[in-house]
Amino acid sequence: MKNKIITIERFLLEKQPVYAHGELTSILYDLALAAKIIASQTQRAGLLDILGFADNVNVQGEEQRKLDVYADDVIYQLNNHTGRLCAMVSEEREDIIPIPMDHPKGKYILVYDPLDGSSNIDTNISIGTIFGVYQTLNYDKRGSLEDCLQPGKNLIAAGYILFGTSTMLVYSAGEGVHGFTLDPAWGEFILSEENMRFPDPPQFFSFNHAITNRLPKYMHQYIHWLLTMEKPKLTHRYVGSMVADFHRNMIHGGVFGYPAEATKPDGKIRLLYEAAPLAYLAKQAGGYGSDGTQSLLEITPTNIHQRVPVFIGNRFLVEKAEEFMAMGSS
Ligand code: FDP
Repeated sequence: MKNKIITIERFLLEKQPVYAHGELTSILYDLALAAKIIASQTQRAGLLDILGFADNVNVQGEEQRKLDVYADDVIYQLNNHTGRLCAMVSEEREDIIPIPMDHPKGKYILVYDPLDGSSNIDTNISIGTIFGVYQTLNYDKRGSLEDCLQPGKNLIAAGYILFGTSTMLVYSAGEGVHGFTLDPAWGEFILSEENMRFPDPPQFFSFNHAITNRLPKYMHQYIHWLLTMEKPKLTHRYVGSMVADFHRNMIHGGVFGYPAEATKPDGKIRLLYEAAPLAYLAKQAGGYGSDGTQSLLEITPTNIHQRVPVFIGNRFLVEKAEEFMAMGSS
């Protein structure tokens, strides 16, 4: 074997800050196990006749695909009885998820989007799970709504699992962003990217151009700036799964944006379990996430499914969006 092989287990034990040992480390193990279970299902999706719409519509009014429901359930079942969490929030469930009374409660809150980019499931395009971990505000009580409505700056860990050409778990517990690739033969996540950083110069910008006509003038100006920049010259790439667009941009440099539209003043992306965890990772990787006026990490959600405009990636590309927005609204 050419290189040193470091499993996620060994990495978590040896390289993590002291405060990340113990319970938080165990939550990350549980999420790594969830990743393997969900990956085994996503890889066989076409064979298992698991595709197609489930019978219900989620709280966002979007049709849930069966794999969303499955992924949601896997994460819930693996975490509801461990004694490490006191509540969870999932994109697929309307209210906060309490820990059943017959199980012990812990001090952490897990927020997650079980399958981001789910409209891509039936076309074999990358999708992913996004997660964030907060600490409870009140150790004596079982988790409350207040515990869940924390700004991203309070996150103590965040990450995503990308189901793409390979399955990757990328996370940060406050000391850099690290990526692990699942070796399907061994069933192990192996360290493949240590200390991921948005490279400079960046290569890509990722916006859904189909909505451009519905965007305000300052957004047209910003997108024109991205299109016509000479140094560096950027190329457009848009998967339509934010987690996949974010991952590519963190590896090659770039910016992902989902701005507000006249009819959707809050944009499309959910703050608590999509935008904030990715903004936390972006910060850890030397990048930045903004709603166009302020850091996404500074926004305290007022409801668990709140949406927010998003610009995330290399800092100077995101700050330029803020500049255009400030000019547009002055
Ligand atoms: P999806 O609805 O498929 O779950 O946040 C949801 C999201 O995907 C993002 O992952 C993705 O970037 C965006 O919506 C895609 O929206 P458009 O189809 O409007 O581009």
